[in-house]
Amino acid sequence: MREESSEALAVLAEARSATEARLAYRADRVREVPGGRDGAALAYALETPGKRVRPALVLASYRAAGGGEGEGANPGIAAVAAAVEIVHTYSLVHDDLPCMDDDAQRRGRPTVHVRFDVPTATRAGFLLVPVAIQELVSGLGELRVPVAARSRLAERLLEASGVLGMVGGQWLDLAAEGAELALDDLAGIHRRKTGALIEAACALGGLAAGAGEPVVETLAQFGRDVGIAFQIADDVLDATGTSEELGKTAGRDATLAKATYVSLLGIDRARQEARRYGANARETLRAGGLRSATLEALADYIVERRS
Ligand code: GRG
Repeated sequence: MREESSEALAVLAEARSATEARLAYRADRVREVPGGRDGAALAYALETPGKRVRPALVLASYRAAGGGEGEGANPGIAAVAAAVEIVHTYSLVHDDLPCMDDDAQRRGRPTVHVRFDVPTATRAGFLLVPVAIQELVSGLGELRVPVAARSRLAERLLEASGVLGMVGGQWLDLAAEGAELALDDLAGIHRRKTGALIEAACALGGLAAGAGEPVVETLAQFGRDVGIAFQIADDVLDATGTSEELGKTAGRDATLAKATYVSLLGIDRARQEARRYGANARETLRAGGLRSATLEALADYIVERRS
């Protein structure tokens, strides 16, 4: 198993450094406007360190689709990656609220509502959405993406974030607490709650590179499988990892009586399912004629990761 290959670690490190420069810039802006306690909470959320898997997928998909060739590193793609990460960050801030998963720790730090308070964290989550859009618009300008294509990128990100994607998935996830689910229903929730944004990260990389529909759809299909694999791995880690390793409270799914791949299949079969989705994702790339050692390494990392 190519767990944590140097290829995956290298693109994650590159994505971390490029994205965090953009996040730091946005954190400085929100400290000015809205400033005060809301600005401090927004900056806290933006600057809390994460694995930056979604930015790495944007970057690797951009390159797999031929982006950045012969032009050196275009900082615009880091902004597109940061936009996706900011949407993800908002979802974490809200996911941790008492009315949702009610968690006190995230990314090794107190959650935003614990560090500040619930109303401030609620506002900060919502306020991150326009920050993400501003970042996307900046990136598309820097990349000189043709104007007609910009709306396709925005549409893809917003659809993935909305009721047919992340928000809808979270809705179903909350409604299902304590209920018994069939595996297909659970896969549907995972696909929307977690998978949709990961799929969009891959599609956005392709669209930003100016790729045609077949390449963008190959990347999106890769992202769909990787997205489910990511959430299954998250289910397994929640049941097997420690809070210290995860940077968040371990065992939360069992406490909340959530149906997960682990509760339905057990740990070993859940791991096998994650590997099956990871293998499908790699196969999709090859079948679509996209050779990307980096994307393949990221698929492996996502399945085998330890945090
Ligand atoms: C209004 C119903 C409603 C929802 C708002 C809260 C929300 C939107 C959606 C929840 C989406 C969510 C938190 C899905 C879980 C995804 C997941 C496995 C997150 C962990 O991602 P990592 O491991 O975290 O990449 P880091 O910290 O490394 O970025």
